[in-house]
Amino acid sequence: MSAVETTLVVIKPDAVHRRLVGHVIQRFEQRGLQIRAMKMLHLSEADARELYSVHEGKEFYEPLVAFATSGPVVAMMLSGPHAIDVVRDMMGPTFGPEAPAGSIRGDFGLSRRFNIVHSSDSAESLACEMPVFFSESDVLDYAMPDDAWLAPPEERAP
Ligand code: FUP
Repeated sequence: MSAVETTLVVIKPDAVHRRLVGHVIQRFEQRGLQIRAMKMLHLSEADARELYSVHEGKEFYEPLVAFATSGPVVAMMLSGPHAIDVVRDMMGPTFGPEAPAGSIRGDFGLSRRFNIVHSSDSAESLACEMPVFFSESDVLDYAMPDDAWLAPPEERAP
């Protein structure tokens, strides 16, 4: 049986300014993940500091906060079997030059900081990060007509 999870994805200001939003969303949709919530917003400095609080004090923290607040982002909640790990795998490793071709970071960028996309790396980080963008009531519950063709019923059990 497959664990259906929901995860947070944030398309970063570099991708928004490079008109890559549609390409990134398309990858997740094509894989079979379901968009449960989505919004465009400009992160406040306080929210960016909160989102990256595990990195506070590191030498890249201040430039990272400046980048994250430099323009709009697109935040989404995505659901699917093992969504947290599946999305991390689709994004690829943190730094563009190290990300393999075929991953989002490997196909769209070469930077260490401007790396297109963020997603929660565990259920624990999701619990901290989701409230920066969404409340539980923002996450919509709706049926997808193609579910029957994405996986057999026993793999789609919650
Ligand atoms: P990831 O979970 O892959 O986004 O990576 P991290 O949580 O380790 O890092 C968060 C962000 O900090 C990355 F998106 C890029 C940035 N970063 C740097 O700019 N320099 C570093 O040495 C490490 C991370």
